[in-house]
Amino acid sequence: MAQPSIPDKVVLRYWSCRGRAQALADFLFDREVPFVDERVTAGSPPGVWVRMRKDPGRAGPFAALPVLQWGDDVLAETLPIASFLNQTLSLPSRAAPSATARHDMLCSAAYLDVSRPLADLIRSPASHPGTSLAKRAHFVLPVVFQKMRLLSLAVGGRPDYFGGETPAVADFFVFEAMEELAYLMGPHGGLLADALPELTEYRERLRARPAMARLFRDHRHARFTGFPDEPKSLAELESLPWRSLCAPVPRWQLSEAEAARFRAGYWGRA
Ligand SMILES: N[C@@H](CCC(=O)N[C@@H](CS)C(=O)NCC(=O)O)C(=O)O
Repeated sequence: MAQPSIPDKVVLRYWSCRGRAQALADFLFDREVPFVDERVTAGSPPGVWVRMRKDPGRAGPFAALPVLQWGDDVLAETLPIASFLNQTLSLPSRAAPSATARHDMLCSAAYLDVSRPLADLIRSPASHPGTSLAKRAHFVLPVVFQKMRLLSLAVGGRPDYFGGETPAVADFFVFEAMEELAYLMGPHGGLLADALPELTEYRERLRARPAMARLFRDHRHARFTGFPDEPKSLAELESLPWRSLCAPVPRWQLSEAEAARFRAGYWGRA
């Protein structure tokens, strides 16, 4: 693969939390791409975002973050940014369109079906006032765990990463989904080792990569969302029966043979 050319100016702009952008930032750190990890703090100093959102050169065409400035290009929307980084920095220039799609499939499942529902759950006291967070969690979490089990069949249990020897952007979307689950589970996070053993090992392997270990040691954001009452939501989630929420519901249980078909199917050989 030809060395990709990286422009002098690369900026990933997002809010001061992991939110939608952390997988993108992790990938850039892991690849040691020189970039500015620019974080905007809502309301401080006052008016910064109010001004920035009127500038498509900084806030993108839809006045929302994340935005990736790649030289003179201003790219917006988390999933297309992920796809762009994969095509620019990971894939060989003549990769089959299906190779691009298979990468984007993983990002989409981890981001839209795990990370977004988890963020929405944390924010639900604001978005659904009057409904119980625990009740929503009982609805959301079994579906999330089921998707994680299928993600595990797609990428877990291999000696390498989805991207091969070097993780691709999609690896960091799955990784961040695991980080978020562990964050929401708090003191119950140890249950992940039984619920998702292959992804637990994969998470540990990714965390131990030198750039990731440095990032965790120095300045990876702990906050998941920008919701001011996130700590309150986390405290409420602590009393959930996590052991039963992690367990597969009977109708989703897969036999060894069925699991093997999912494993092969991800790679287009089902
Ligand atoms: N569809 C976009 C959504 C981006 C988005 O809504 N970002 C929020 C923060 S998580 C934002 O910047 N909102 C602008 C605002 O609050 O004014 C994506 O997936 O990246």
